[in-house]
Amino acid sequence: MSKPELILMGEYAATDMASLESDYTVHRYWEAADKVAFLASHAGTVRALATRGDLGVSGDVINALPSLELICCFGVGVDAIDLTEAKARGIKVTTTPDVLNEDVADLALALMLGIARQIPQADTFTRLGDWAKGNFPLLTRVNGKRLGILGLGRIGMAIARRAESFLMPVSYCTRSKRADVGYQYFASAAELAGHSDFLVAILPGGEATAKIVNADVLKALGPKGFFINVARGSVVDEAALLHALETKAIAGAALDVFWNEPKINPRFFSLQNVVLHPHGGSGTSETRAAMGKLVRDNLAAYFAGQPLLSPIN
Ligand code: NAP
Ligand code: 8YV
Repeated sequence: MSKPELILMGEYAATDMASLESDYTVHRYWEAADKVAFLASHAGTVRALATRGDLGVSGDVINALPSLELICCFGVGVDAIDLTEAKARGIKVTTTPDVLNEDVADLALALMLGIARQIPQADTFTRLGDWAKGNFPLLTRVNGKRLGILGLGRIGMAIARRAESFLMPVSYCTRSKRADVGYQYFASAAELAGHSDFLVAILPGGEATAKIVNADVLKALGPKGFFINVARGSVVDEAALLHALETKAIAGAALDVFWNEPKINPRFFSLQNVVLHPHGGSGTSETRAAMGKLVRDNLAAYFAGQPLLSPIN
């Protein structure tokens, strides 16, 4: 029996590539020199497409594939997928929820500790031999400080659980107040920031949340407050953030995600009050393997006529 066909938008890890290629005829979009001709050559046959959160799928690609029925995303953020076009065409979309919660939450805590205790700066200080010339400055405690979580979903809850063990009072902002948690609720990002020492963004990207962390939110966070972004670069007004960091209007920021990543604004590089991380909240081999498996399990379910494991629509 011939293998089902699959368009892959970008490369996966070697083990995931091997598994996909043993089960599917994989057409490599990213390697095609002529994308239009590539899509045209598969337009009549390809029913499934797999992508990554950072690559998504544009409306143009969706429209060029009239046989497309399923999009599987390696990642939970779907801001780079044209969901309007997918919905209009009745195309199912799956993501990889839950399997990455704990690792992204680990990184959020690591970034909080990293910026407050200046771990990268302390490493450089020690390596350069500056310790022999004098002690590293005293820093800011994390434990017991107020944590504000912007977006208390699957990952936000995993961050909140960790924060409890750091004895941090947790508050949050979402569009709908959760009935199942006792954390203090704020209806706006600015109110949340005004009651936070550490403000962590972990809500979806996309138009609806674009620049939700704006100059007013950063002003409310104030000169002793730290901003942590493990959501998407789009959720923060990056010009306002850079200005706040340069003028010390906030104490610092630790960022896993950026506008225009990976070619991020070089103004970040000269700042001492930031910790910069290359979008890797889910970046452990264990979690990436689980994400790859969930992509494959969704594809297998679809081609076997079984219910999808993690559809979003
Ligand atoms: P989730 O379970 O869907 O949670 C999203 C949360 O955001 C919900 O609490 C939702 O509550 C809230 N929210 C949505 N729109 C909002 C708004 N306008 N204002 C305030 N809160 C809002 O998603 P998740 O699995 O936790 O993932 C969250 C995001 O993290 C993903 O979409 C992705 O962009 C990002 N992410 C990043 C990494 C990384 O490597 N850095 C890894 C994984 C995920 P309401 O619906 O009540 O508003
Ligand atoms: C991935 C992510 O790094 O799940 C997400 O939304 O941002 C990350 O887990 C990304 O999707 C891989 O491209």
